[in-house]
Amino acid sequence: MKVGLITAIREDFFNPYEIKIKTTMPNLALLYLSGYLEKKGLECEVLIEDKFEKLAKERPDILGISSITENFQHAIHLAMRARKLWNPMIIIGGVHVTSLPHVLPKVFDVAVIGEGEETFFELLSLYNKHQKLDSSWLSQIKGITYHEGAETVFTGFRKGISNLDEIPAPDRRLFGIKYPYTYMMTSRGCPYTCSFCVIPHVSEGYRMHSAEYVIEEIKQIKEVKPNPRKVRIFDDLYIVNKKRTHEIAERVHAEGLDQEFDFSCWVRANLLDKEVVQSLKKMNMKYVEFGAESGSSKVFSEIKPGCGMDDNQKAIDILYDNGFYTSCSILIGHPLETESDLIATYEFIERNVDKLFSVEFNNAIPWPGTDLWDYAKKQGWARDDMDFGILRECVHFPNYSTKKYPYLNKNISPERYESILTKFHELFWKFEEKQKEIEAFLAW
Ligand code: B12
Ligand code: SF4
Repeated sequence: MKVGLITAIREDFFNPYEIKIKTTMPNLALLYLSGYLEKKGLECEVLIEDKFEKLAKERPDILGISSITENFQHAIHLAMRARKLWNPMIIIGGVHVTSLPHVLPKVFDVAVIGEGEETFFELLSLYNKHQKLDSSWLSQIKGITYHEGAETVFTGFRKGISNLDEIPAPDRRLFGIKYPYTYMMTSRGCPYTCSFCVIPHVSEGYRMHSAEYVIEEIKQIKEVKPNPRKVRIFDDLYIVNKKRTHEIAERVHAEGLDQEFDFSCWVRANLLDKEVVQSLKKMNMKYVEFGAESGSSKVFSEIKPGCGMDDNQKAIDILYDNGFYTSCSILIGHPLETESDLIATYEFIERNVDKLFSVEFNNAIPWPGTDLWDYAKKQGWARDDMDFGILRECVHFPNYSTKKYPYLNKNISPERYESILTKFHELFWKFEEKQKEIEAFLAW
């Protein structure tokens, strides 16, 4: 059995940002899946490709596509091409289908909902045995959605693998890394429930790899050619467990890995204290990001429970004082926001321009599964079977316009919002310039 795996990122590089993703940050999900199949000893040949044409030549029996909401429309497009060309069994997985488990476009045979390793293994084992996937067998597998006549059947959520260390670390050599950096995941999920975020809806509880596993993975990264020098720890929230944070830092330092790499990670302002900061420094964590979201305490406390505005300022100060490159992400256009809230956010960023390395500006996009999604549905802006391409175009901050994309705020007229947005655009470009300069210096 041949299994082809691909991520639904466009090949025409319409968006210059995408060429960067494809060449610098290949999707680890595919490596986790193939590593797990190998560990389980499943008889199959797995081909991981980022060019659809190459996969099409190989005509794999199973085509597995990984997609998030932003590129779901492209996943449909790839599946339609595969149907026409060689008609494989087409399995879709990733955050998008997990957020909408009851929805499955006809072009896909099966969606894997949530964590994919065990479910994919079970599906492929069945296929290997019977050379097809019949609905009577599919109904036995937890964590999938499939078609039965005109019906769409969801078999229910599967419990996540409790000991994450059972999953082999991704073998990055399969991607042929072209740039001297990579990303890694040392945990899955997040214990918090910020209202705009999909993570609490798509992960099976917070679980983490042991410090030993993390250190072994970093050592494996050392062996990848060309040697990555920078590792982005892309956990949704890296510092949840302070004991593990300290343990990893101690071991990275003791093994000299802090001399080989510099690291980056995502934190949460309320979890950052002196000890954590010292640990991060010890392991050569250079670049630290966190969601500051808003300069208005009213909006902030609604969307980010457990964290206060003063935590944000303290986090920026302590990170700056300790020499970190700090990045904040902010969210604008939330339905709760009034003009003064929006201006408070602008002023908050402006006050901190010198202390911040970068700011990730995010338009309030109604990702399926979140409160914003429910709200956008009620307003008629979103539907489960909508063309998700529209969300894809507006994720890049400067592309956003209230005329073309979902605008969820009723407190500020679209015209007024657009005019305030121009001020945010100025900030955006200011940070782009600043970042370019520092990135060139750091060779990020
Ligand atoms: C690393 C990362 C990136 C990297 C690149 C990732 C890549 N090359 O695909 C960068 C920084 C470039 C990036 C960019 C963006 N990202 Co991003 N990213 C992540 C992050 C932090 C980790 C992804 C990962 O590796 N996870 C680990 C694996 C193991 O989990 P997984 O992907 O869910 O895969 C499992 C299952 O879903 C399933 N599965 C997945 N695919 C498949 C396929 C098959 C066939 C099967 C059977 C199963 C299966 O099995 C896997 C193993 O269990 C996630 C958050 C997260 N925790 O996942 C956000 C996340 C995916 N990104 C997100 C967003 C919004 C973006 C951007 C749009 C941001 C922006 N404003 O531009 C862009 C779009 C880029 C693009 N076109 O893909 C959102 C997606 C929300 C949504 N509903 O779609 C997430 C969830 C973050 C969040 N908190 O909201 N991202
Ligand atoms: S925004 Fe960050 S802290 Fe909040 S739920 Fe999502 S991953 Fe967790």
